Amino acid sequence: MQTIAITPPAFYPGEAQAIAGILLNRGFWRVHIRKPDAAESAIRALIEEIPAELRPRLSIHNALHLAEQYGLGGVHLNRHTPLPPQGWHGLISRSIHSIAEIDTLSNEDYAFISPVFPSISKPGYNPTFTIGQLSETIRRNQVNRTRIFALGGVTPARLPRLESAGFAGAAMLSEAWRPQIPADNFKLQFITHPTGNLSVVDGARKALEGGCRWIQLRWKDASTGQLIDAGREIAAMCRRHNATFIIDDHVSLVHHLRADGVHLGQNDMTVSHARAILGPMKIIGATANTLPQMVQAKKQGADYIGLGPFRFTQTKKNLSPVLGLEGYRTLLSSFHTDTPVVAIGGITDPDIPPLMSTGISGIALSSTILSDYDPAARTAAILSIINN
Ligand code: TZP
Ligand code: MG
Repeated sequence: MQTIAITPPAFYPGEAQAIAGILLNRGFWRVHIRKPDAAESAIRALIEEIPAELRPRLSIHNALHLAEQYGLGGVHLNRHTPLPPQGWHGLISRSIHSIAEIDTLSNEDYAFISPVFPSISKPGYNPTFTIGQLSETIRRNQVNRTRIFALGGVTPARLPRLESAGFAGAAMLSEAWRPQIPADNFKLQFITHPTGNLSVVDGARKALEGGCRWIQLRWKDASTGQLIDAGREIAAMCRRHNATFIIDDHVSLVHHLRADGVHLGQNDMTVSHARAILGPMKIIGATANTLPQMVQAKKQGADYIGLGPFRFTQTKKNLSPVLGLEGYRTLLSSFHTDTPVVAIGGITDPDIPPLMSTGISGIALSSTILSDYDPAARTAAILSIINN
């Protein structure tokens, strides 16, 4: 089963690196550059930033003549662009939207048929055929050798079903570009906070030494300059430890510090707005205190939810109502998605096992770690509670 990632229509910072990353590290066979409203110069600039050795694994949907010029491997055809450039010898793919069109394919190497599931990126765009009908046509089709790829609502979890239906592969838009949240990193998040003894940088260092692999730089009364200085150091430490690095509140610092993402509260920039600025590949976490807030965060494209507070804490001002264990039980049992949830607020060691049993995926801590005389050892001890 081969997978293809189709770019989102809008450009975003770091897109060339994201494309290279998906081809090199995430097992995608090809990337289709689809920028229907873009100026040719912007498409050129994107291609030029992608290493030349990866270009044979790119196909292009508009400005097809760029394919020859940049050594791209394929061109993609549709109703608006029905023919390849003259003399084209590379791969040809096409979009089709009905079973009947399968028999009209001829010189295409592969074709996307869509939508096979209700589309994620185009809500309301639903299949007019079943996978069963398609499967039969694919198996019966002797007319041409075009390989059929599924498109529309494809997620990694649905790939095995598509494979057994006879698809040669599948293409994904939204799902391909979701940031990976490493499940192990997500188990324990350290939230920085300056104390009398430790700066935010030293606190983060101790947590990393203790084995924590997720740091959130949260420093409410810092100036931008202080945040940038601390952020640079923490970002470098996180890279050395393969840890995830998130910044609280400050969307504008994410690219600047090459952080993995941002964490936003109810009074910060909205998740949708941050997504428009950061593009699809950055992690956006959102704070929630109620089920409607959880649902809203998920709908706007949050990658994880920070649910809290568990109990009263002095670390955060203007605290929302405390949830307690019962609050987590109720909220988690009504929130049916795969969006991971992290519990936060006044959590101490004995709270962890019962909290984990409510269905959360991780624990976020600040003072429990920072108030210990040996924060690194305490971090290690907490990790062993979480892992057992
Ligand atoms: N959001 C809800 S509680 C909290 C945040 C950022 C602070 C968590 O810190 P602590 O010290 O673990 O209560
Ligand atoms: Mg905030």
